[in-house]
Amino acid sequence: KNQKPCILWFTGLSGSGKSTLANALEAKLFELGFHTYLLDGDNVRHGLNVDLGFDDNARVENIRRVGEVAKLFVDSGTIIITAFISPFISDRAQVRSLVKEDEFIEIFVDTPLEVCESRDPKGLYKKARAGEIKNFTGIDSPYEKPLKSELHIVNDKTELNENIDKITDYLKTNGYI
Ligand code: GGZ
Repeated sequence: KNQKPCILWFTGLSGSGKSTLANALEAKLFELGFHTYLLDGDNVRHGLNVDLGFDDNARVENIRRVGEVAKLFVDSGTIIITAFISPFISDRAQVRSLVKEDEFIEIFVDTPLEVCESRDPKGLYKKARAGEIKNFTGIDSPYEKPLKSELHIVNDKTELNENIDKITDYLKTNGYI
């Protein structure tokens, strides 16, 4: 099926719902017959980026490598979906600059810290508050919200399906799928 390759770059706090959205989006695009791939902490931080931790420099390098890999996927004709906190505006801008202007679609998953912290599926916020994890995003490491993103998802009470429809509608309207 005809598709215009691009990077669908999710950004947001831990527990914001990036991975859930990214996985549901990938399933939806697959169902529609498009060719996609998903990069996230699960398949990148355990392999390619196993040498990186969570201080600022490591995050910069994490995002730099993910950006370069995403670019390769665009070259291959794939719709590449990424789900990383990617807390720094400058790193996201750097990835954007690797591809053509309309090939980078930033999707801000704007879930308030309080909501992420109350979900705390892995108990990481609790550990960060207790000082057992250092440099935790939103607690003692910054998250720089996008000033302008192609898509802004408010993910605290909206249904998952509504959000997926919003993204696929954007892709249809703009000729990606
Ligand atoms: C933030 C951390 C940290 C620290 C471990 N800060 O909710 P999760 O568990 O599954 O997703 C988080 C993931 C973040 O990795 P990223 O590669 O997306 O981060 S970045 O883009 O900033 O490089 C969280 C877990 O790793 N995790 N320690 N200190 N998240």
